[in-house]
Amino acid sequence: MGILNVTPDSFSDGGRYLDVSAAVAHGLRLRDDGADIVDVGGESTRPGAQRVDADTEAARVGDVVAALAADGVPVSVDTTRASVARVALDRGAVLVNDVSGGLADPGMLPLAAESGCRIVLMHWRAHSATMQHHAEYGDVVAEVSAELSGRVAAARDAGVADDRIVLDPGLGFSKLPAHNWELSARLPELRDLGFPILFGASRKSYLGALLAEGDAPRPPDARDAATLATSVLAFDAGAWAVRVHDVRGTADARAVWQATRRAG
Ligand code: PMM
Repeated sequence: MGILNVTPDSFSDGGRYLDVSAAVAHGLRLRDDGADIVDVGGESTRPGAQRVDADTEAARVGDVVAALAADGVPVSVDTTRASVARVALDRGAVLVNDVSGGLADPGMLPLAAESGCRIVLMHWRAHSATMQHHAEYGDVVAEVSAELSGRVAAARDAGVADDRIVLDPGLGFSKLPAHNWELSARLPELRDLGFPILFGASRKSYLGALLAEGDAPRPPDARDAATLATSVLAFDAGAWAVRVHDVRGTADARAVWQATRRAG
């Protein structure tokens, strides 16, 4: 899954693809580089980010989704709002990536049920402005699993079919670096929930912290080699997909991983 943020303020690619034609060109490049899905987002979810209103978010993503879908690109929309998801689905998106797992907007799960789209339910505890106040766990894997199971139950209650559901541990969302590492190390336990797992580590700040020189974290655009390592480990742990900025590198790394597994 290739990342396309149509936002002024995302931590890695913010401001680069605000213009529709630049965003569409980048989405097509992600597809050509090997992305099976292009994930279009119109609201930054980085820690501390302020919210945009629904009309602004829908306006940012609508034309981009439509143009990519018209070109045959499978598009997902990264949103917590049912109204934005509806615009994107109407304009050709096939998947909704809800980082709140249906918690932020009570209309989201009924919309997914009614439209029959696939939906990613990510582990989430609060909106970006306050999410790091909720990064407290005893056993992070057990708690994330239990909370994701709760979201699966809510989706089923709303009428979403099991084969439409994808789960995501939500690295960096109400998580400290140690939580991200433990979730990565114990990813197979999340697979035990019985759903495909999406894994999103790309360029995140815990990688910048790992690779810091002195007090200076490694900047986001110099975290792709580290991201590739996380992606190979995630594939090996059975992840269904990884959500990444560097699609070409990821496709190469996946080819190496697949060839190795086939030979073994
Ligand atoms: N991370 C971000 C945004 N959307 N969606 C899913 N399903 N999983 C993630 O880990 C995730 C996400 C934040 O990263 P970005 O600002 O690079 O998009």
